[in-house]
Amino acid sequence: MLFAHIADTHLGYRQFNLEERELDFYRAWHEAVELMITEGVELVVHSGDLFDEPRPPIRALVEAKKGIKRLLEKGVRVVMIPGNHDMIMRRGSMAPHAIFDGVSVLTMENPSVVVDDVFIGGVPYLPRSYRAVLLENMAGLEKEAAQYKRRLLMLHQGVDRYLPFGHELSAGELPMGFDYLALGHVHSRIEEDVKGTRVCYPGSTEIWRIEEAGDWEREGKGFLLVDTDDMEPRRMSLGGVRPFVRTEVASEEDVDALKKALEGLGHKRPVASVTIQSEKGFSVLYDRLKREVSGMTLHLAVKRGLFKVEEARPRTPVLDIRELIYDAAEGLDEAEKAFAYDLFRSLSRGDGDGAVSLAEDFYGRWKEGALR
Ligand SMILES: [Mn+2]
Repeated sequence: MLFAHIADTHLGYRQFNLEERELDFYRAWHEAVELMITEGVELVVHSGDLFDEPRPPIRALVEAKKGIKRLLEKGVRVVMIPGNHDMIMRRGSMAPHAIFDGVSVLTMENPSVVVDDVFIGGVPYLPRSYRAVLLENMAGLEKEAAQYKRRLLMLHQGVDRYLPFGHELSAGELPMGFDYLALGHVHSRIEEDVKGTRVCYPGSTEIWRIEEAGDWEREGKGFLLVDTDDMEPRRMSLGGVRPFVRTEVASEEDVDALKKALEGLGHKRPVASVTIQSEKGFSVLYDRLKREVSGMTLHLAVKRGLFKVEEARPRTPVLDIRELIYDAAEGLDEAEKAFAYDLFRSLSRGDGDGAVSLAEDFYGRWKEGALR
């Protein structure tokens, strides 16, 4: 059976608060869906972050529905798990995926489905403080999968090997009782063979953060096409991703060269991020960028580079918030430290709901004595 593995479509995301960027994410989704249909897939697994937020704009719901309808009409089975962006960590809350008829949404209550003879397990995103639950659920699914010949596991988590900061799992904890781990969360494209188990992130379908432009330049954006016979992932790349240009300018010639490069990009106005690496010429270069380059782009971000300072100043070490919190919580156990850190992270994002849920859940588990 041929299936498509996609993730991190982030429908509804409006980068730079531009409608064009919101539309770009919808366009990528529809291009992916059409490509899946052309390739004749029988199954689509979406490994989380279908939407950019748990309460997506109506437009995002409509666009998601259109794509899903296209797939279902062609007889394609659709299986999804919620990611960290499209779910709320609160008991009884539902991910927006629940409104689509005909889609199998894997949840803690319904963690698996069998399509043909393929077992598909899935765990919705769980923060680090729920690691014990995550590991327990993965182990349960691994047991259940053992009697099947073809076994898939869908997760929306970071693995240390691919996400050194902010991961929930280490590579050694990945369950090897599956043929294919259909992962989401990491936005770059990763396909690995770990002792016969395929470990794959299809990456995001658009450039969600400027930092992702490098991976897009090297690897493109898209999804994976996999035959269950050999579980070999094949990259499908999207043609319509809006170009991102990141560059530095230090002279007027550099600005001229940038203009030439932008002209050569073709139909779609790019997003550009330009760092000015000249202290003396800063204002001249800045004016030229704003006057001559800005109009050639959809969005132009101009940054001031770090100029060499005459006097060498001693470097202060970079603050590692996680380390600071863990140090401050010395003497507490791992789950408690992780809770403190997760709480800090959701509060610093302004996610009050998330913080309340974390606290409620933590208290619940503490009361049940399930923490250690
Ligand atoms: Mn994501």
